[in-house]
Amino acid sequence: PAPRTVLLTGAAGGLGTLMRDLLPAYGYDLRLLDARPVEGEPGAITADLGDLAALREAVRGVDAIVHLAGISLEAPFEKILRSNIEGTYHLYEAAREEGVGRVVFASSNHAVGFTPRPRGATPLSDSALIPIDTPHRPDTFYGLSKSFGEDLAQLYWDLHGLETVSVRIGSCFPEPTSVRMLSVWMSPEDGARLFHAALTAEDVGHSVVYGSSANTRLWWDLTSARALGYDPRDNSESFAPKLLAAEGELDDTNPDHAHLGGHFCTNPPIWPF
Ligand code: NAI
Ligand code: 15L
Repeated sequence: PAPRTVLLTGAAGGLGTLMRDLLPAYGYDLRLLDARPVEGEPGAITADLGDLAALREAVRGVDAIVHLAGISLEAPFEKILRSNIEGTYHLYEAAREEGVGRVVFASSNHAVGFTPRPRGATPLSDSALIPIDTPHRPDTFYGLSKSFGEDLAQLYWDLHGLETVSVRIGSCFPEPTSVRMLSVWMSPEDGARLFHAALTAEDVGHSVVYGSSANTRLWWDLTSARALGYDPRDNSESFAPKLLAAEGELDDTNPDHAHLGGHFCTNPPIWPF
């Protein structure tokens, strides 16, 4: 049966806030969790991913988990270790102990951020797109934690039969704000479509997919996402004239533009907390 009750971790964050608005239209009953209080949601669970007992209680009785909680930028290794590596492990342990069947894991393009940016005329030919089985090449400790999360998901599928869809999200914000984002942008509405597909597709085992809209300037292969039933409707190209006028085309001599992960490879934004 299709999942109905879904735990959304990271519900106070940017993506969590967008998904709190968009996912209920697909028929989900969301249970919310974050280390911070979730504004306007007095019923949300305030708990840290370090608290295994709280996580066990939070996952009890849910059909699936959309796991967005964690440090979403670069940080000292010890902080990444606590929130993203140990925290994700705790969540999987809680899910296993409570018999939850599926997790949708917010992985990131930064798990493969040091992959060279594909070059060629727009749109790229299918053979030039970055395949989903490209080796992990994290660009930061943050990206490393997402590589770990994908491997953890694979282990819990192989060992325990707990399913995961790992979504290597590009940039999911209301609008793309740079020329790079024209290639990796996922509109919030397409994000909800992809999470819904990941929650409802049958027999996903551990599937890894890229998360973006159907952008004209796409860098990666969306085949594995489409195989879940994902049918993106949006395309960043309508934002291209404004962004290109401000920044120009990507520059082959600029190190910030050399890799999939963009400036995360050179000067990553640092988690402020
Ligand atoms: P965000 O930083 O706005 O939200 C993350 C949330 O996780 C915050 O509300 C924070 O309080 C919570 N959190 C952090 N550490 C926690 C802990 N130890 N225990 C409990 N909660 C904790 O990030 P955003 O943009 O909403 O991203 C959500 C997820 O999606 C993150 O895992 C991020 O890595 C991933 N992602 C997001 C992308 C995007 O474009 N927004 C792109 C790629 C991946
Ligand atoms: C991410 O993984 C970050 O969480 C998000 O804030 C964006 O920076 C995104 O990648 C990106 O690559 O644009």
